[in-house]
Amino acid sequence: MAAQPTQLTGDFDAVRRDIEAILKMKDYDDGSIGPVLVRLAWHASGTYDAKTNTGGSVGAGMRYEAEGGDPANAGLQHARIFLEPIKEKHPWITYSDLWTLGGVVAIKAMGGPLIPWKPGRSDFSDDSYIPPRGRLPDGAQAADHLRHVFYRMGFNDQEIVALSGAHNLGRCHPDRSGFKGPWVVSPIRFSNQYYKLLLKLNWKKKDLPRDSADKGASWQWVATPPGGDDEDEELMMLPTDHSLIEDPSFREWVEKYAEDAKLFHEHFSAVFAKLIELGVYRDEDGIARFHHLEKAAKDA
Ligand code: ZEM
Repeated sequence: MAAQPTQLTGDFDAVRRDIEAILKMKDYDDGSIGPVLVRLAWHASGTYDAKTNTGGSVGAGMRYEAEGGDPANAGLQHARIFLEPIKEKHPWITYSDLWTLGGVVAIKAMGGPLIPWKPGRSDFSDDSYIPPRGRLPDGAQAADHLRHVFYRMGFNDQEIVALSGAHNLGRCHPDRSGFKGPWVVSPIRFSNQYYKLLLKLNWKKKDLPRDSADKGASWQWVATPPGGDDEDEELMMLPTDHSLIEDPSFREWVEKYAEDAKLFHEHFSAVFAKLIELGVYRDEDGIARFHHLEKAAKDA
């Protein structure tokens, strides 16, 4: 399989500036496409399986139906379409580099930490190495499921809690996941509110409509925002989010991050950098080709 080669000498700063320039979008969700770009970078990477060395942020498999059409990736076509003009303007950048860089630029622009990012990811030229569906986490589940999924990628409990802090951003869409609403009051501002609200608000279980249940989202946790009333939009937590305060080992980190925003920003930067490197093995020239996937396929 011939791969679309990547390039290491392009003007990545120009790409960063062009991504930054398209983030604000008045009529989209809360006024920014930043959160859905972060989710694209995450879903591009979170298919990694350390044991078989498959999946991860190389390849940009979501361009193919096998991965792009996975119900777990519902809604991410918007993120890919938003980035298309950037790809057209800078055709030398690979989709896999562009999608991971999009997340990094969005996090910074929304007030988050600077995240180390390296180019070099090649794109697949067909769908032979698309990982199987079912590797991304299911929000309807609990702590043991989070451990199963994130340990498979090579993360520990602290890293699971830090990564979950990305739910400071964006919202759930009934037509995408079946869940509904934002986690925090300012969903386009990166902060540690998510942890504070998890600990502070009076969360109650709420049943979701039939359409949502058909997507596997039968209920979620909800609460009135601090100082708010019934007029304000309800805040939400997925069952997996709430499991972070039910499980003692996770809860310890929720408490630390709620108290110490600086520690959260530092840990988030490190863990997001690790996330977008999953499955990326660069040769001496700095280019991540697919030898490891070819080998994994032969070994299987
Ligand atoms: Zn999410 N996530 N995620 N996540 N996520 C959603 C939205 C966003 C889980 C999950 O099921 C969902 C991580 C981890 C986990 C973001 C970033 C990151 C939604 C709503 C669901 C259901 C989708 C919709 O309806 O549009 C689960 C179970 C996770 C396990 C811990 C990690 C890790 C992330 C990045 C580091 C972001 C930014 C969003 C908001 C997207 C948007 O469109 O606003």
